[in-house]
Amino acid sequence: MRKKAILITGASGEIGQALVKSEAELGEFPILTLDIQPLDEEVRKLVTPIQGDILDKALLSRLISEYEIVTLYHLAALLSTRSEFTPEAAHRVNVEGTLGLLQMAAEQSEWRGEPVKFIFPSSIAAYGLPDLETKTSYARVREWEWNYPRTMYGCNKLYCEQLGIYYSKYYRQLAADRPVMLDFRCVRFPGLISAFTVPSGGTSDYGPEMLHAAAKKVPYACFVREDVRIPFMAMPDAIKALQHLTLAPREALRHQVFNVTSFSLSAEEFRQKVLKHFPEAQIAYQPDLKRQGIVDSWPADLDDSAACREWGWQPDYDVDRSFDEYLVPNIRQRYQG
Ligand code: AKB
Repeated sequence: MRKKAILITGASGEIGQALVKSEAELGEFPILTLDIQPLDEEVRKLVTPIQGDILDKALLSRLISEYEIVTLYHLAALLSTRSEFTPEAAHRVNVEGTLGLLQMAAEQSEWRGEPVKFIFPSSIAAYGLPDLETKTSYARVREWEWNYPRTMYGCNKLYCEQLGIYYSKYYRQLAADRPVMLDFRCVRFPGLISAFTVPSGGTSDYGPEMLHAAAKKVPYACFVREDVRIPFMAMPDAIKALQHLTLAPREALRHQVFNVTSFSLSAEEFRQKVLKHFPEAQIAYQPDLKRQGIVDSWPADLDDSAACREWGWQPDYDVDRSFDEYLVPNIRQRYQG
């Protein structure tokens, strides 16, 4: 008999580390992780770690010969800034990697006669607003609006959302028997901020970087203008969103791709929040026009009403609670401890 398990790809990343800890606390199923990077000891001891490449087909076959995957959280990806330096490699990891895992989950769904839940984090990078005037007038963007990404990462995310929908609704649509198909669910995240990890390779990183630099007492040069505005979310809410969407009854879901958000801040408002807690912080502006152009194309805020309606989405951390109760106390402890 194969063992039932949850599979988390990209477990060494920011979302991955937080998700592993939370899933381990729930303890419903054993957790398998698949990541090309080694895991931190703290995470490693909670899981069965497999160090390897999501593009390695032989590895995926071995994995499903031993385990029955019940839920797959596919977090592995190259983020937006990193992907611009190596767009073809990003396409391989972000698209071909996702395709291989969708195929694996489709096969697993047939074998077990029950859909594998395939949970996919997408991003505000799936949007692309043409100019600042449009960005100002379309403040809370809905899922189907402005799907014109300007980055390889954004293109990859948007396309993989469609691939996920295809595999869950139309896969083998001409076959004599309709296969048991996977259950694809996706959230589009804003910029995420964790107290325990520092992001790398993203373009929303200026927010968390400001905060971690202030706590470390090192000067920071913010790479976007002070008026640049995007939505953000504290990591516990990101984990809550993934887990609540996973648990939602399928009949309640009319959509498969959902915006989720918590609060929207300009870079200067973010800086002021940081200064309130770290008045000595040295945060200057040194815009990188190219990276700033990417952030300018992302929405100032997201409309998450479909998520609220269909699966009761509600963030626990508004901006003040995020800073006062989660980010600042934990970050202080991290750098002072
Ligand atoms: C990035 O900046 O690439 C990510 C994202 C917004 O998805 N943090």
